[in-house]
Amino acid sequence: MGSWRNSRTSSTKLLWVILPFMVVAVIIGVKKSNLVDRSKYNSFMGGSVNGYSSSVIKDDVAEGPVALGRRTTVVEGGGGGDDDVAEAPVEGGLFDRSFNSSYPPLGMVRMEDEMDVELPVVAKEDDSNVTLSGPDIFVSVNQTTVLPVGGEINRKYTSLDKLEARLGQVRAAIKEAESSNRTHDPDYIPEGPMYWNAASFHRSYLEMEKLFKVFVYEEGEPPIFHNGPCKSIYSMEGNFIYYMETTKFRTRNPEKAHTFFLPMSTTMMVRFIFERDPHVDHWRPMKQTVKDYVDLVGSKYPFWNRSLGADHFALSCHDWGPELSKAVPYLFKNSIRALCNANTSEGFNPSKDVSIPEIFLPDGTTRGILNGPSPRNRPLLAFFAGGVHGPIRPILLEHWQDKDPDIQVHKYLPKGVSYIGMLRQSKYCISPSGYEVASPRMVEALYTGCVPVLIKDHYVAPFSDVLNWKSFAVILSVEDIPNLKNILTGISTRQYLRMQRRGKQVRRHFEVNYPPKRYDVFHMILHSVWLRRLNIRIQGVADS
Ligand SMILES: *[C@@H]1O[C@H](CO)[C@@H](O)[C@H](O)[C@H]1NC(C)=O
Ligand SMILES: *[C@@H]1O[C@H](CO)[C@@H](O)[C@H](O)[C@H]1NC(C)=O
Ligand SMILES: *[C@@H]1O[C@H](CO)[C@@H](O)[C@H](O)[C@H]1NC(C)=O
Ligand SMILES: *[C@@H]1O[C@H](CO)[C@@H](O)[C@H](O)[C@H]1NC(C)=O
Ligand SMILES: *[C@@H]1O[C@H](CO)[C@@H](O)[C@H](O)[C@H]1NC(C)=O
Ligand SMILES: CC(=O)N[C@H]1CO[C@H](CO)[C@@H](O)[C@@H]1O
Repeated sequence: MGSWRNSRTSSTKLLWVILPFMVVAVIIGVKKSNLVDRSKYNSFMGGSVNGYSSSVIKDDVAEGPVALGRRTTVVEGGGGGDDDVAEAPVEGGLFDRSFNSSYPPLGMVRMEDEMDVELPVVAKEDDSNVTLSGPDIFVSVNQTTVLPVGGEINRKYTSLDKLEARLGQVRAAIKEAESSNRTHDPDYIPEGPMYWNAASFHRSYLEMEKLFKVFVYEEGEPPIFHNGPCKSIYSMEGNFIYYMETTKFRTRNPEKAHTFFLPMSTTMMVRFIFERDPHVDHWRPMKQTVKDYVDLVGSKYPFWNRSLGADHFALSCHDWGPELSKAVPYLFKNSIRALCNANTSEGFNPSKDVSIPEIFLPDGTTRGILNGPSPRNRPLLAFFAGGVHGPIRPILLEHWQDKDPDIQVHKYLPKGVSYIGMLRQSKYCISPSGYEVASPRMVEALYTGCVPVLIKDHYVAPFSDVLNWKSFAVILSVEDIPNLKNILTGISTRQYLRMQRRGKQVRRHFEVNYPPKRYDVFHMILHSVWLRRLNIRIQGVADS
C-alpha cells in the first residue's frame, strides 16, 4: 500500500528536466534586471489533457457555498457615487439550507477525533441551484459529476469522506456564527463594516486554525521549487512558500490534507529558465516545467487525479503567474490559484481563485514602512508617483500632473523627495493599474495610514471574500479621473476619518511578520484558500 510514499526517484527525474534550462540560463546570463521585462507574448498552450475522470462536486449542490460576502453592507460616501466600479468583487450569498449537525465545542480537535463524526446525509439528487453572486459573479452549479476513478482510490473512500463530513460541519458552524455569540479571542476580534460579515469570518478563521491541513509536495528542487523571492515586489512568493513549509498547517500525511500545495515560484522560473532567444517561444521552458511538475506529482500520488486539481493550489505574485498556470488546463480551470494579478479579464475566477496582495518589501521586512501621522497632519489631498505603464496611468498624468498643488501626481519624484514621506503627508494615495492590475501601492497606503484610491479595471482586490474594500478605500473607474478632485473633496471629513480609521484596523491583514502572526497576511492568504476549499467537495467513488 502506498507505493508512492517511498518512491523518491521522480524528483531526480525532474531535476534532469530542469537542469538543462538552468545551464542555458546561466550561460546566457539571465540578469535580475530582466525580470521586469513586461513584453507580452502570445500564449502557448501545451497538449490537451484527455481522458480524465472527475470526482469533484461543487458543494453548492449540498449545502451552498460558504461566502462571507454580504451585499447588504452599505458604505456611505466613498466618492465615486454608484458607478459600477466594483470589478471589486462583492461575493454574496450565504447558505441556503440548514445543515443538521452536532457541532463539537470549540477547542482543539485532533484528527483522530474527527474520524468519529457522523457522516452527513448528502442530498446528491438535490439540484437546487445556489448562487454566489456579486455584481458580476454568478455561479450556478447544478450537475453532480461522479465518474469512476482508479481502484486504489476506492480504498481511501472512507478517510476522505470523513474529512469531507467534518468540513460539512464547519460550513454549518460558519453559517450559525451569524446568529450566535462571538467567540472570545485573545488577539483580535474582527468587527466593523470593513468585514462583509465579521462573525462568520471570525468563526471561519477559528475553524481554519483548528482544522486546516495542507500537504506540501516535497518533489522538486530549489531554486524553482521550495524557494522564492522574499524581498522586493514579488516578496509574497518566497515568504508564503517558506512559511507554508514550516507552519503547523502543514501535514506530512496526505490522507489528512484538505488541500495540496504546489510549491513553485513563477519569479524563480522567470529568473532561471526564461527563454531569451526572441526566435523561439519564450513561454515554453517555463510552461513545460509547470506541466512536468504536475505530471510528476499526478503520477506519483493519487490526489491530483482524484479531484482534477480542484483541491490543489499554487501561488504566484509575478505578472506571468496567470499565463504559466495555463500550462496545465486543469490547473487553470480547477485549481485554486493564489495570484497577485487577479485580473478577471485574464481568467481570474473569484469563486475559486484567491487574490493576494503585492507587497513591496525593500529589505525583506516592513521596517520603516509601517505607520504614519494622524489625518490632521496630512496636508496633501492626493498623491501618486510612478512609471507611466499600462492604459490608466497616462490618463491620470494627463489630467493631474502639475495641475493642482493639492493633487500631487508625478511620473518620478524630484530628487531628494521621499516616496514614503509623500504617502505620509497625503490623505489619499492613488493606486492605478500599471501593466498589470496588481500594485503594491494599495498596501503601502494602508501601511502608512493613507486612504487608498483604487483605479483599476477587471480587478478583484485581495481578501475581498472577507473585506469590503469600499468601507476603507475609494474605488473609482477610469472615467472618474477628470473628476478626481471633486470626488475626493466631496467626501466629508467624517467619512474620511472613518475610512482612515478602518484602514488602520485592517492593516493587520496585510502585515508581513517573521514568523507569521494570527490574522496577518500569511494567515489571510491561507484563509482565502481555506474558504475556496470549503466550497468544493471531493468524493472518492464507491465500488460499483
Ligand atoms: C436535527 O437533529 C435532531 C436530533 O438529532 C432532530 O430531532 C431534528 O429533527 C433534526 N432536524 C432536521 C431539520 O433534520
Ligand atoms: C439548474 O437547475 C434548474 C432547475 O433544475 C434548471 O432550470 C437550470 O437550467 C439548471 N442550470 C444549469 C446551469 O444547469
Ligand atoms: C449569548 O450570550 C448570552 C449571555 O452570555 C446568553 O444568555 C445567550 O443565550 C447566548 N446566545 C446564544 C445564541 O448562544
Ligand atoms: C493520473 O492520470 C494520468 C493521466 O490519465 C496518468 O498518467 C497517471 O498515471 C494517473 N496517476 C495515478 C496516480 O494514477
Ligand atoms: C488584464 O487582462 C486583460 C486581458 O488580457 C488585458 O487586456 C489587460 O491589459 C490586463 N491588465 C490590466 C491592468 O488591465
Ligand atoms: C431551488 C432553488 O433555489 N431554485 C432557485 C434557482 O434559481 C432561480 C433564479 O436564479 C430561483 O428563482 C430559484 O428559486
